[in-house]
Amino acid sequence: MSPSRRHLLQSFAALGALGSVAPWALSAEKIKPGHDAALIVVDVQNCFIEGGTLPVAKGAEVVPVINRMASAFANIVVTQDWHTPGHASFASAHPGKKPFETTTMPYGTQVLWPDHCVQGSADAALHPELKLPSAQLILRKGYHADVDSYSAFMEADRKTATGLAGYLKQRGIKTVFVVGLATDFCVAWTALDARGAGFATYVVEDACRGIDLNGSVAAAWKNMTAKGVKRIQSSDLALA
Ligand code: VGL
Ligand code: ZN
Repeated sequence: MSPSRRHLLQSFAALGALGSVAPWALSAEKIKPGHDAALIVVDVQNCFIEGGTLPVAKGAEVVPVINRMASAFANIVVTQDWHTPGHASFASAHPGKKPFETTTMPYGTQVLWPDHCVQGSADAALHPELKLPSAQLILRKGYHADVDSYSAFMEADRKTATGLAGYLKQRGIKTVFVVGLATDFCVAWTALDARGAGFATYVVEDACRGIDLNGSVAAAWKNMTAKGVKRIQSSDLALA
């Protein structure tokens, strides 16, 4: 055996002895989003960040991660939760109900939220540190007064399309990477609908934060994984 080959084998043996080295760390293969991939940045709005009306714990931490990812994508779509005043998803619209309780709507069970992301308010604006100058589409959702829309593809009645699947398909997009807020609601529903619409779908975990009502983050990951959504970290991507 050549000395160099022996050295290589010894190095691998040493890595193996560490035990904690994940198999993928040995292969430098990173995921490189192609021209047929889009980054979908979900609801990185003031309302979902500390100081907003429905703050997600550590929500601000996703901003630098998403900003760093952006240069790797030829296609970027940004979404905004965009509710009417008095929207049906607000607890305040249901006498006797408090935020985070549920009610039954014609389309099923609805979690009731504090008033949030009201159309045109500063609370509904994108977070000021989000820097996505190359984003091509800002898609608003949840604007029908009687229907919520966690998903960027389909409203909660599961009938009304937002048009996003058609937009992406007409632009030749085959793969989507979903990031933003909140992991267990708008990110998960968007990723599940993307998969259902036939897109290869990744969720980048460290570019998301969850609300976590009664274990909803774990349930969301379980559901997404079962449906073929791939769970990755931003370090799995080839970033400049
Ligand atoms: C969201 C709750 C209510 C979200 C939106 O963006 O995940 N969650 N509205
Ligand atoms: Zn909402």
